Amino acid sequence: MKRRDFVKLGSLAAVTSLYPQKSDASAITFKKAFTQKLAIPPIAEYKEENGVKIYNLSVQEGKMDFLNGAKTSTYGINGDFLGPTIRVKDKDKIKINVANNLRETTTMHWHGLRIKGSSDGGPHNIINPNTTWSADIDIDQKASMCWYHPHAIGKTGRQVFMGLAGIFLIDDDETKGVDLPSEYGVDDIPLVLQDRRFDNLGEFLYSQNMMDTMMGVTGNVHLINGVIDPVVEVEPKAVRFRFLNGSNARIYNLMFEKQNDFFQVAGDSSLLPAPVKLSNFIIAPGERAEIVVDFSKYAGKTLYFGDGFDKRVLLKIVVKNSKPQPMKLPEKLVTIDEYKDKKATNTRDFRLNMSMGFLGINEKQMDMNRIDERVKKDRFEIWRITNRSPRPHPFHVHGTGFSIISRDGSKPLINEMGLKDTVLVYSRETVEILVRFKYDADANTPYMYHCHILEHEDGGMMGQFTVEA
Ligand SMILES: [Cu+2]
Repeated sequence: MKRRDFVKLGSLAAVTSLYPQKSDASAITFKKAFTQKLAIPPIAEYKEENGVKIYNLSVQEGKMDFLNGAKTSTYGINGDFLGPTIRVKDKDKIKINVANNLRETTTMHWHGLRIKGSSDGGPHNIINPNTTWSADIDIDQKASMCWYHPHAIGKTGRQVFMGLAGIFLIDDDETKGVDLPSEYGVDDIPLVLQDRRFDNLGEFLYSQNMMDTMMGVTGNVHLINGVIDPVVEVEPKAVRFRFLNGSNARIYNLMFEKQNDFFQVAGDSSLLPAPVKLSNFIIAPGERAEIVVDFSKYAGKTLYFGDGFDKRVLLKIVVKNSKPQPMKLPEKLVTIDEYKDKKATNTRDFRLNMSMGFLGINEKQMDMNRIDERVKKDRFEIWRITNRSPRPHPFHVHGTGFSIISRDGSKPLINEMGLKDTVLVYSRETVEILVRFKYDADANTPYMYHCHILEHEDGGMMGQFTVEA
């Protein structure tokens, strides 16, 4: 993995000029970059009945004022764009009612959750328009930031692009004792990274020609939590940023403009065993990463955070000129022992195939009527994922969290020592993961494994597996 320099970001005016412009004077104009306040997704409300927390989600059409003078048609969950943050605790029993108020079918998948196949929200859990699907979930996993998004066959990419995604936060007792910033939206800030492109009328432009399918759909406009080029104000103290790459296809190399250091404290499905000092990290679609930044050194200053691959600022950070509070970061975070010293009794190979006009896994394209793998419950297995194609693919496995064993025979990266559910497999690379499933998924509602570039997933780079005793 090459580290690319976050070269001088240039004037922000140059950034906005990349947006598509319409010649009609009455049409869209562009809001000034880094003037809009970062939005924080609200925490979803629930009611408790017989010890079960009940959430109601409405998947609906909306309109958003992304650009001056144009109302963009969107999809949202309990709102116009994106959804509320579902925040639960380990061992909670919850039920989520998902009402589909769209004019098309959808599903709702809980990405990163360890749940039975029938509640997983994969392509088989179809929710028809004007109907409600309910997921019963017994939360049984470590504290982490997971997320939810549709997973309908062939239309995941478009529905996510339209705005269907939300954060799913899990807390647990072990991390309650870990001294990390934890005031939601204040010093513990979720950041859903997405990119979009717009047409001349200000509507999202999601076409899916052969090029889009092969490259994945990216856009020249960047959103965080649904806000284009936002600004956030923080106190001069330790602040935790929880990143979700909710983009369809864009891989980010996140860093500060001046390459300031920070500490990564969590990956996809758990905290890391210990904080890892970094000045950049790569995050692929579907992945999450949490960092803690010591802003005590920057009282009264403004910092820029962005993507080194695209050489773009994504977030302006204004540090208040108040009394700095020095950062104390724990040396150890959590114990990750689920896969420690476990011997695998079976190995499976997954070859990611991408050639002109063909996206698949193990030379097969996704087929709803074919079960590709049958996995035994509670058995430790090695899954060996090989990418011979010229581009990286993020490989996601439903129903569990896994441990990365090796990359091309070498140790995994230092910031991926926690539990993962999505792993970026670089071009010409083989990654081995140790995996185990604790819940059932039968042939009616099997789990999926797939590339999380959503156009690749929709294009057939996905397979199905059952988990049974
Ligand atoms: Cu892919």
